[in-house]
Amino acid sequence: GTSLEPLPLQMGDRAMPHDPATPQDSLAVNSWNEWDPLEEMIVGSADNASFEPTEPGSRPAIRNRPETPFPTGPKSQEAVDLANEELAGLADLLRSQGVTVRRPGPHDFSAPVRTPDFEVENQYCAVCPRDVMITMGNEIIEATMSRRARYFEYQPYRKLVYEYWNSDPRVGWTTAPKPSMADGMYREEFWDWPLEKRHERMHSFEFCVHQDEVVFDAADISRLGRDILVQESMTTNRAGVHWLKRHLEPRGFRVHAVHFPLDFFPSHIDCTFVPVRPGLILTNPDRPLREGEEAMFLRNDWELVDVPEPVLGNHEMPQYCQSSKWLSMNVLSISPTKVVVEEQEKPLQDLMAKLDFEVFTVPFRNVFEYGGSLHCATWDVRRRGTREDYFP
Ligand code: DAV
Repeated sequence: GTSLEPLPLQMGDRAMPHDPATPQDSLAVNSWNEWDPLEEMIVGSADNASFEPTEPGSRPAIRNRPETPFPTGPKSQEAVDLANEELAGLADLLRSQGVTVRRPGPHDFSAPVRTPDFEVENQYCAVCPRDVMITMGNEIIEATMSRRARYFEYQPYRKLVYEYWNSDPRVGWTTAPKPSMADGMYREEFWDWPLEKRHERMHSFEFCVHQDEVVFDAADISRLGRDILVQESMTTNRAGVHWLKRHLEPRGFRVHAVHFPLDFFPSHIDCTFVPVRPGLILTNPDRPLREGEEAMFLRNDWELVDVPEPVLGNHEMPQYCQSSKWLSMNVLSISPTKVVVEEQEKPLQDLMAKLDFEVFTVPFRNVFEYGGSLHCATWDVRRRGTREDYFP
C-alpha cells in the first residue's frame, strides 16, 4: 500500500526559501539574519525578576566588591521599574518604526526549581529573550540553556510560541534536549583557575561546562542567512554546537563554530562579533577571532570593523551587572540601514553614522544589571527577507 512508501517531504522542504511557491515573507515566523527589515519583535520584561543565584555554572559577584555576598531573592521594585521604563522606551521606538512589539507573559522568578538532578533557590528574569529563544528562518528553537536558574526560562514565551505555531502549519517549533544540569555536568574548579592558567589554556576552549551533554544558550548564535555562527563559551559547549549542526544542516544551513581565545569568560556572541548588514561585522578589539576563522569573511569581501572603546569602563558598570563594558556594542538592527545604539555610547553612534547608518538611541543602562543591552533584550520573530547565501 501507499502508506509504506517513503514520505515525499524532506525535513528541509518546509518553507524553503528557493521554492517560488512558498513566499516566506508572509509567514508569521520568518527571520534569517540579524539585520533584515524588522516586522515583529519580542521585547523582554523585568517583571518579577530575581537576582541570579550562585550555582555551579555561575558565580555572580558585586562589581568592585567581590568579598561582599551577592544579593539573593527578588530584585527591588525600584530596580524593576527603572529597567521596565527603558524596555518600554525601546518598545515605543520600535513601534514608531512600524514594528509589531510583543511582550513575555508573567512568570514567578522568585520560585525555586527542583528537578531529579538539582535544586536552585530562585530563577532569574525575562529581560533577555535572546538568551533562550531564536528564530531560525521559519522555525522557533528554544535553547537548552546552561544554568539551573534559567532551566524554565522558555515558559514566559510559550503563549506566544503557541500562537505563532497555531497560526500557520509552516511554522516550525523545536525545543533542544534539556541537559541534566546535575553537579557532574559542571567543571566547578573553572571559577578558581588563576589568570595564568586561563592564559595557558586559552586555546582549549574548556570552561565551566563539561562536554558530555548538549548545552547551549541561544545568544551564542549569530545568523547570517545560510551560514550560522556558534560561539564556544561558558554557556555553549561542543556538544551544543554538534546538536545545532545536526539539527540545522539537513535543513540547508551551514554551522560554523567560532572562538575568541582572549575572552577568558565568554558568554553570548553579541558583545563580541555583531553583524549589522550584508558585508559588515562589528568586532571587539579586545577579543579577536581565532586565527583562520576570519577566512570565510575575507574571502567574501566582508568588512570586520573594530568598535571604539565603550564610554563606561568595566569598573564603572552597574554594581550588579555581570556583563562586561562591551554591552556597548550590543546594538539592535531595525534594517540594514537603521540601527539602535545605547543613548550614551556617542563614539559608537558616530562610527555607525560614518558607516552610513541612520542611528536611533534609547537610554538602556538600567537594563544592564539584567545581563544585556539592546540585542539581548529582544527576540526577532519576523524580518522581511529570505535565506541568502552570503558566503558562496
Ligand atoms: O561581553 O560581557 C555579555 C552578554 C550577555 N548576554 C559580555 C557578554
